[in-house]
Amino acid sequence: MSTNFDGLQAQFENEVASVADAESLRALRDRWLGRKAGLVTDVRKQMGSIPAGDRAAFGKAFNALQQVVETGLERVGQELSQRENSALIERETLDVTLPGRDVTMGHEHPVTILRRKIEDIFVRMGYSVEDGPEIETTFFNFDALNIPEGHPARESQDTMYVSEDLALRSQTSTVQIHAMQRRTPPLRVIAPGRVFRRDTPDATHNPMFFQVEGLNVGEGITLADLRGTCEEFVRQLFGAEAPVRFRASYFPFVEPGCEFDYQCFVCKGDGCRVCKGSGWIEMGGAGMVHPQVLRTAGIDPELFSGFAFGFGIDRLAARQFDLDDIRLLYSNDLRFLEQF
Ligand code: FA5
Repeated sequence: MSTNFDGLQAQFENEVASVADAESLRALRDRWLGRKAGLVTDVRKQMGSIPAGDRAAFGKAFNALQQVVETGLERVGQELSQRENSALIERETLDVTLPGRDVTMGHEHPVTILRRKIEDIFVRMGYSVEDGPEIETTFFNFDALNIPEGHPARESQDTMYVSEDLALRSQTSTVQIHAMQRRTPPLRVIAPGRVFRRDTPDATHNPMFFQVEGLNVGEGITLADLRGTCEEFVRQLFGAEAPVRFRASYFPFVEPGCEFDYQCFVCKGDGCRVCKGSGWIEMGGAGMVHPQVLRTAGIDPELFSGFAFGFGIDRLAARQFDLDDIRLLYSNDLRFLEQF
């Protein structure tokens, strides 16, 4: 018998001991039991050429080798799958006694808090909340608002242009036009949103800030309605009787135009650091919608009149939350923002 069965068995034991994963086990099985070129298969093929007298011994030795190879492969296969199961159990074990992870809660930005409060006040007064684009064409930014060619507001020192006839809106008054084009009188809308100006940042200026526009168009709307609305708004916002003052002013899209102030809630009109000694705090601009603006937006000024107002939310937030510098609002300082 020329086949070295002991040598083959030792060689198999050696190889099977170094199997580390399913892949090498598969390769080892092919190498030993593969149908075409497996080492055990090769030995079986020799059977026919073994002299009849030796055949029984050869067969016995062959069976023993085959048995060793098959059980060896089987054993290592089981070990591997056991090892894999234990690793899986370890990986997926859930310790239900561990304390839960804290969920970090976000904070609403102070401007958002105030904007929502303003929206609530006006919605209770029968206004709906309107939205408009932050990038506007020259028509909505200037022409429709009766701002003539050559007006300083059109200059690139004041307005942030995106292209020759597109610019970031510098006031929410642009939404007046969208609202009048979308709806028919009587209409009452407010439009809170971001506006952009080439203003140098300081304690009361940011190049990006929030305004809220108000527009009320219908039959027989007068300045008295504007005044009553603003007074009621201030009363609801500050929770107490807070007198409002109107001063004549000019905005091309209203006639007459005014600016309105509310009495300083710190000194009650005597003059202090907060109101810079005047007793009043500026809230924004307002006026009766210019007939030309109504006409451009498709509303007949012979039948309808309206008032509009626009005020800065950031400065109101400064008053509401006692801030002495509105730049804090956009400083992204979590120590500041987490207080709200
Ligand atoms: C206007 O923007 C007019 N559109 C208001 C208006 C609406 C008039 C409807 C008539 C009819 P003004 O430029 O004054 O007006 O701005 C209004 C408010 O925005 C100011 O009172 C102020 O509170 C705020 N504001 C203006 N510039 C800044 C700035 N750079 N940073 C923060 N707040 C600002």
